[in-house]
Amino acid sequence: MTTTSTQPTPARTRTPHEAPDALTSVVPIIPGFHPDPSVCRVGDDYYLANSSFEYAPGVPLWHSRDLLTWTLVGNILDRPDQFPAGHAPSSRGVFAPTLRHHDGRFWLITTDVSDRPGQLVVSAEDPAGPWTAPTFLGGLHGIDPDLAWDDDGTCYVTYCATDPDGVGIAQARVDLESGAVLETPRRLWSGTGLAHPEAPHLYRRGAYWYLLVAEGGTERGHSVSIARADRPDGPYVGAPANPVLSHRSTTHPVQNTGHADLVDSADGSWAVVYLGVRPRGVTPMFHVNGRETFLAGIDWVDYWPVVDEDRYLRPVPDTSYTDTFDGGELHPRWASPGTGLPEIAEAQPGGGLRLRPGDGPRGAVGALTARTLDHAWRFEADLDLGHGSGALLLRLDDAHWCEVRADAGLVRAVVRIGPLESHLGATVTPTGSSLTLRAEALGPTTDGPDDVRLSVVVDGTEHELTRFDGRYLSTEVAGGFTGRVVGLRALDGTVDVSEVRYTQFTRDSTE
Ligand code: 6LW
Repeated sequence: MTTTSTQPTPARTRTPHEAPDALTSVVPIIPGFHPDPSVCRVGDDYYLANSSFEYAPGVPLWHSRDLLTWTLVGNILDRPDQFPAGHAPSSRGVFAPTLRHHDGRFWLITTDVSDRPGQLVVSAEDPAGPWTAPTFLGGLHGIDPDLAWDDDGTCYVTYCATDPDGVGIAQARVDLESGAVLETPRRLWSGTGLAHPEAPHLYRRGAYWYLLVAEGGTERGHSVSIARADRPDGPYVGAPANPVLSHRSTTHPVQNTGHADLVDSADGSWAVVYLGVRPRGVTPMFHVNGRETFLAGIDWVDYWPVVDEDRYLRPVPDTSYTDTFDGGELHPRWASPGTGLPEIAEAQPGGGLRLRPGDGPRGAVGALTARTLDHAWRFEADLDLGHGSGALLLRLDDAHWCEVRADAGLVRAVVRIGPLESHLGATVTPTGSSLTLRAEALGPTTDGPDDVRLSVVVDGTEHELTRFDGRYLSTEVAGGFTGRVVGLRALDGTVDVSEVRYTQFTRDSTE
């Protein structure tokens, strides 16, 4: 057996430009690539949805009773008529949704920016589904649609217009049942003048209608601003303290804060969910887990919202899991960027999973993947390669990924960064072995956000294949709106997976 040896991890020292570690200060309520949160309340129950871009099933749906602890209920767009798997390129597909409960039904509106005929609306009585086939609202050209109803039941769609009149927040009354847009869209308030006014949400509180927007772009300048009016259609006047939330030009460990949604509680208090990232490494700093969902408190002062970021601080929750694929159904954490999961991954009646190869219509990889959730983690899978070959994949997008490929007695690491693809390390394994493939994100040994390490365990002995600077699988390098996912795919034949383990490493763990 030939192998590259495992290197000991040097101790980590913070570089001068690196922000304080976020592990015990501000942590997301929904970690990992879960951006553009939209939240609503029904009685004592809160529900939250995220954008999901090229991944199918799309739009993760979460439930909570306390706003801090969230359980993944399912994915709202889980059928091909709602979102066809593999049709969207990286960071296209399903953009920001709005989730609302009105008149006994849950409503979700979003934009599939990959050639769908308008704003996509689905509804359900039970948030766990089934959700209806989509209705498409034509003629509203833009993204980030919001739903709001006035007292007489008139429904308003407020959205970020991207039509020839230029970018800005627009609004029209609609008939959700028929998909009819009932008037020519009007322009509302479009922020304080920062770039990219977007992500509008409309609320009624007391005598005022409030229009919340994001502006400044979804990068370091990201901000949240608000305006109010006497009527849903304006005219809107901005808050004197805008932006009401932003971490721009600060050393706060959570950056890019924006794209927010407000929610009230049964006791009359208010909170805000928003997206943020946790960049690390030297300037310009790199985030790898995508845009995550955070929570803050809201106080109302002079009929304007004031964000209280200290209301919900807490320790890092345990995110580790083991999946043995029992029960014949896949956990909703799994999604594929290419071919739909039903064609490539089958949970076996007695437990375990069978994988088959299959790339999506545009060539995107068909793989069973889940979002990475932490700064440091290990993901490993026990594979039986008796009838095929397979890979463990860590992916940011089509052009930024790495994987451990295991076939015919050879295990090797392949890394793709932009147009460059390299084979970085290999180990010969006894034919027919049961193997454990492993990927890890560990403390950085260079100036990047972390190190990515790929290895294989054969007969209880670990063989490192490669370890490299994780910035090459970061959004600052790859661009786009998503974050890392990790998972498995078959390359040839069938591959049986008995168990998958995701282990969160904390500062106390051996990184
Ligand atoms: C989304 C826009 C944004 O539609 O990024 O951060 C876009 N905000 O509102 C994609 O998530």
